[in-house]
Amino acid sequence: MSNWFSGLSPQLGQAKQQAEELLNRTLDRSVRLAVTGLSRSGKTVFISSLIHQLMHGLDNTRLPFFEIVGSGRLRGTKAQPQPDLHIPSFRYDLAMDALSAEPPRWPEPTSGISETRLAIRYKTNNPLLKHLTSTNTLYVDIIDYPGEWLLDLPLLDLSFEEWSAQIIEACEQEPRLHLSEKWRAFMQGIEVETASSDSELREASQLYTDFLYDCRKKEYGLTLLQPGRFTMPGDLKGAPLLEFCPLLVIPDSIPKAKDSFYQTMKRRYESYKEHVVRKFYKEHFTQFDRQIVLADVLMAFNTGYSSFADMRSAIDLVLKSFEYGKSSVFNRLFSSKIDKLLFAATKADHVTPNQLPNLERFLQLMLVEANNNAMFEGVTTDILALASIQCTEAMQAEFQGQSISCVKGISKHTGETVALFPGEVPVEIPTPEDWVDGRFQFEEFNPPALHHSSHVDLPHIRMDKALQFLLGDKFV
Ligand SMILES: Nc1nc2c(ncn2[C@@H]2O[C@H](COP(=O)(O)OP(=O)(O)O)[C@@H](O)[C@H]2O)c(=O)[nH]1
Ligand SMILES: [Mg+2]
Repeated sequence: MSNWFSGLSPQLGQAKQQAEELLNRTLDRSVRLAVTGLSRSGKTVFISSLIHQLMHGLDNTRLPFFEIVGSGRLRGTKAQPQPDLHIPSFRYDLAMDALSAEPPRWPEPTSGISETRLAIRYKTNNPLLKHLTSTNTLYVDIIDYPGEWLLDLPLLDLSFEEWSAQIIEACEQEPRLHLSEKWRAFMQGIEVETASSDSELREASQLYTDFLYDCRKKEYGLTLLQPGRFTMPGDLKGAPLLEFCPLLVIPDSIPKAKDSFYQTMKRRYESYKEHVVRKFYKEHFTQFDRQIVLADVLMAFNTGYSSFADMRSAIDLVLKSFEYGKSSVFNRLFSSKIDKLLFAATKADHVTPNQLPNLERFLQLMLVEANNNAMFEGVTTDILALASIQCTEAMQAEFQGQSISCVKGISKHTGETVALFPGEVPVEIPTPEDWVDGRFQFEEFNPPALHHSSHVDLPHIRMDKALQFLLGDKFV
């Protein structure tokens, strides 16, 4: 059929293309694929790699498990204008500039939502459609948003007083205890019953925000940071909607004065819930068809037990948005269209290949623990250990007369090539004692040099399996 059409005049060719576009739209061949994960979990790199793999899909030998590529049905992928003009664009161009620089760099971090659209043309294998059209197009909208925003879902169910009580309790434990010292000292000097100046309100919220940023520093590695927009503001950076903080002490009798510190903070909290949290779920989250949640499990091991435990609680909260049981917060407030959900442990190139099954088992263990036996009703889920960009090579080395498995790559800290034994991924949830001997040392690496002559060459681990799970069934 395609040969027959290729001999047509440009006008007729165009008419055919228009007819195909109409057909595609009629058949509803578009999918909104959401990518989330806490900060630094690898969202930007994952999306960049995914786009790159698809754009170079025709001569890509690295996607055997992505069926349309493996079976030769892919016809080509193009970037398209995104459908939602009010959402910032995902900057694939900037990511690729960084990755193909000399020496290669990782893309810059981002703090908000972004979107991009791909048009994937492929040969149909549907016996009915084969006669109507030679190639079909699947439009894939990829949406990148911070996992921190999902940490806010429980707020919708919490009063200002309840939320404050939770935060104060968390601040009783180290390292939050000493990190929150400045903010707490300031709050102790405040009369919450009386009216406050703008500068006092601003200072309180600024000190609380500074505290959250300190928690996030590498040496503490805390991830359960509420409200989520305080460290991941997106386009709300500097907006008054983010100028509030919890209370240190809830007074026995609630101050009624409207302009009191108490009532002002409470009002702002409620307004954040309504105009930020609820709005995000209504406008964005409920529109997603497919979702991948990325987690950097290995980095959580590096910092110590408190950071590890914190990440488990954060993942637990993130999952609340995907629990579709009848009694879940989410289900009572919104309805979701997500029918496939993939949990991925990223940066799997930090460990030796024989550890990949352990990494997957470990992620599964974290999810089951967090979730009390999954309540993802009507949603197909899977778990995968992947590396969006493989930065290391596996190799064998001799150590004290024994052969051990190592990974070799360019260390992010020294810029030198290192070969190291990264350690084993535990098959059980570790206890605090497991950190005593510095057992977990998963090194960070720089991206490999991309060879300009063969731009198709972006090594990865299991990106094809991720693509197959997330999109494979859409290519009919
Ligand atoms: N070795 C390795 N490191 C990665 C990979 N993906 C991300 N990283 C590292 O993780 C950092 C954060 O990734 P990024 O995609 O910016 O995270 P985001 O904040 O979730 O968007 C990067 O700067 C890299 O250092 C990967 O596939 N392999
Ligand atoms: Mg990012």
